[in-house]
Amino acid sequence: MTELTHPLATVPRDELVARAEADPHRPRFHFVSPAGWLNDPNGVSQWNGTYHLFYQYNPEGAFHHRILWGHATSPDLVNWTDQPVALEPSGGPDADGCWSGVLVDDGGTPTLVYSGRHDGSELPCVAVGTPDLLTWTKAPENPVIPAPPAGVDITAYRDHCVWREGSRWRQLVGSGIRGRGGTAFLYDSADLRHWDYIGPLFIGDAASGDTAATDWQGTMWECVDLFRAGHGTLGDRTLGDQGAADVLVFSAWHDGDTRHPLYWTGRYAGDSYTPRDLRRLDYGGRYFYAPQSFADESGRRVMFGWLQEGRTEAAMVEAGWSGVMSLPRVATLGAEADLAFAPVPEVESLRRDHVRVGPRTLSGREVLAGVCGNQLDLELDLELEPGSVFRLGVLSSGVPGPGFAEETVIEIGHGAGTGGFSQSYLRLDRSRTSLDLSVDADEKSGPVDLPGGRLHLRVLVDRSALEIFANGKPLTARAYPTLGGEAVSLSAAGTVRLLGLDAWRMEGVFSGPRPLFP
Ligand code: DQQ
Repeated sequence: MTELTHPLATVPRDELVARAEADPHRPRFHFVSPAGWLNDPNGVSQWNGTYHLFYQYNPEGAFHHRILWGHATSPDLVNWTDQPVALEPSGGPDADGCWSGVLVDDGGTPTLVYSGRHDGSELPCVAVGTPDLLTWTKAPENPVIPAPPAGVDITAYRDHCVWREGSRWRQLVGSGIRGRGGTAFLYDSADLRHWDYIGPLFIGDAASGDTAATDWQGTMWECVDLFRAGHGTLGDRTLGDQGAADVLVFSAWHDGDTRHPLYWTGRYAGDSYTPRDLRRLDYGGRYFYAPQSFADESGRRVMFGWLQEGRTEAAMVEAGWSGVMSLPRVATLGAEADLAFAPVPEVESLRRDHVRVGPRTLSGREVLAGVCGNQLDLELDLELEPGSVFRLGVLSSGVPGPGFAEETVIEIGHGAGTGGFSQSYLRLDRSRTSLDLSVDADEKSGPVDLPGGRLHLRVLVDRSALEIFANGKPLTARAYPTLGGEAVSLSAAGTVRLLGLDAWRMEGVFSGPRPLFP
């Protein structure tokens, strides 16, 4: 066992797993690392039928330092088997960490392209895998790009999106140009080892909008992910615009601050990208950060994101673990050339003890009899009259009425003026989520379309992890109640018809402690 090297490594390594397992806030049906720190999803893929999830991992403790690539595999995107650590720092270009990257199929050879960290900056590196994807050998050519583009004053340079276009490889590296905005530098290669720099794919505008806004572009784009949504494949120039969009996902970063994931829709052709619209990827902002997606063997676009914690650094370290992987979600192209999301249907295999409520017209506030828990899947269909507001309370403690002490409230308002918004909205109110004043309680919100007042609401509660989908718009966040409340409540202001509510308790996916180094 290596020595503890970091000032935050105050919990002995052999205690981390037990601490993590004992924490009531630790999710049970989301993927989490065995203990210690987890951040970005990496190398997400399906290879010969098996799903692979690699992730940024620090088994030394619940803090970001000297990052390795953890690895887990799954037959169904739900049940995960831990695999040996895939990459760890060695001397040279990744001596200080193996940061985020992707997996590609190089003519049958699994190949990772990742950011090697050394001396405070990152450079692109490559590693080649055995056919089972369990053993990785770093390329002798590392770093495969020796430096960021010359003569450009960059804010940072890391993270990769790599795809095949005809007989060539193309790569984007996330970056930012000082004084201008975030960007992704485009490269071209025949062999993944030698790369020609083409130029910035497209440069954002950090001066546009308020720097505090939920769609501020940031000064650097982390974890860029370019893909074709709808029909066709990336780089296919023969298609018109109908039913397809090239989506450029990035995580807006500024000066060490992980802000939020955004995406452009537009058209990638030749060596450039013509943006059309900029949109928020998840209304939870930093709680669904650094997403990465892949097309699985059935052609679905499946995306994972990192649910950051909302508690203090000291609380994470004490808990012995930090970071949750989102449930895999499928992205589809919506009617407005925007993305709609839903958890992969495979997640439904964890549903137990079905309860159905409704139909009925809601009035006032009621605590649901027969529906409670902190591992839940809730699916609701509602009809809201213009001007009405619907609220769903989860992780709620106490009895109905004003006496309850903690509740996390998901609110949907229909039409201008409701909730103080100019259009129909989804809001997460965490002001009463926790009596612990040290945890984040910021409100999260964003617009939703409610055609004809109809709402399909899906809410997954997994202890501290919350994933909400309102007509396909996701809002992901964390909640740390102190009272262990498990009640679910419904309330309405104005006329709200509950067409039906289906509730299930969700089974956990790991049984018992997992070794830090599988
Ligand atoms: N996390 C990684 C970076 C990436 C950032 C390091 C995003 O590669 O830019 O762990 O969370």
